[in-house]
Amino acid sequence: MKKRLTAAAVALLIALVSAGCKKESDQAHDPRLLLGFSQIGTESAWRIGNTVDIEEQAENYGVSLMLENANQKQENQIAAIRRFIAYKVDVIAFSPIVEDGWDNVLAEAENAGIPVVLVDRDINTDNPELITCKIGADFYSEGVMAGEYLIRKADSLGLDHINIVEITGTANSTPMMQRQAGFFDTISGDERMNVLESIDGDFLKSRGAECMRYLLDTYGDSIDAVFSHNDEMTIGAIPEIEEAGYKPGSDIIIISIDGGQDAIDILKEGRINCVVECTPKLGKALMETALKLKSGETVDEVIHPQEQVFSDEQDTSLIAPRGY
Ligand code: GZL
Repeated sequence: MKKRLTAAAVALLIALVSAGCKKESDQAHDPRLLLGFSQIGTESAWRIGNTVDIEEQAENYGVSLMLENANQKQENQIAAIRRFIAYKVDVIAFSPIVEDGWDNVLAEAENAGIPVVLVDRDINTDNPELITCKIGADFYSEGVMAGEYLIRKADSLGLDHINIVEITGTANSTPMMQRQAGFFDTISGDERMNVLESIDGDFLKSRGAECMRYLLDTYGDSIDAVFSHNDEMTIGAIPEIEEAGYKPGSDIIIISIDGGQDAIDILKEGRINCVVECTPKLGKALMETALKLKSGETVDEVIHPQEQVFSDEQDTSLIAPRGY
């Protein structure tokens, strides 16, 4: 027999439904904050993970997000920032593809009274007042951690020399310059270490493969270790190493940076020796910082996430799913 809803139950049901809808409509028409974000592109699993995290955190915090993808072009980022200014967003955030060339457009944002937050990468400017907050990794320490691992590896293998090739990220980008500086500063005191060549892989998988093929053709058997500035280039390089008849992870030591799932899976197979984490999950810090700026609160000038090293020195089966 069908149960009939009493009139009171129907009234309660309508009240609950309309309250729910009202709350959503409030959120839709009255966002706590309008945030303009210019993203570099989709060049790596790291970058895609960063974008997904920012979108998810904007949802979580009720922030209205205007996210524009620059497809790896600085001019597209500059144009996006100008659109955000014209749209009178509350806060502008962006991940600068390279460090130089931002002062003019950021002065326009300053003149419009819109605070700017850097996410992930940094800029080179004579006017640090243009930036309110920087949220991103300490890339120099990532390079140091990579160098420290290689020294420990040389010790454990009893090697008296290590010939290194370096595949770098995008020239003039903060992660490329600081990862290289941290790595070189760390190994420079160790006379076993010899860098044969550094070559620009632009953080791209395809360039990582091309660079590795050139390095193998040029230095062949004398390569003992590869230091790659991101997982994408490492994943491109590994098939070239195998194609040339070497075992990555044993004939050639492989050190990478980012810590995405694909690289961690290869680490677990023993074909990468070390992956330094660079978390893309910067969205929570960005939303909290932007909301503080909107409400006139002071914010930290620099926010660095905690990061770790994954390597063949540990039980890699215990590494939890990475989420990017
Ligand atoms: C690092 C980020 C780098 C990643 C690459 O914070 O800027 O850019 O290491 C990405 O994977 O392309």
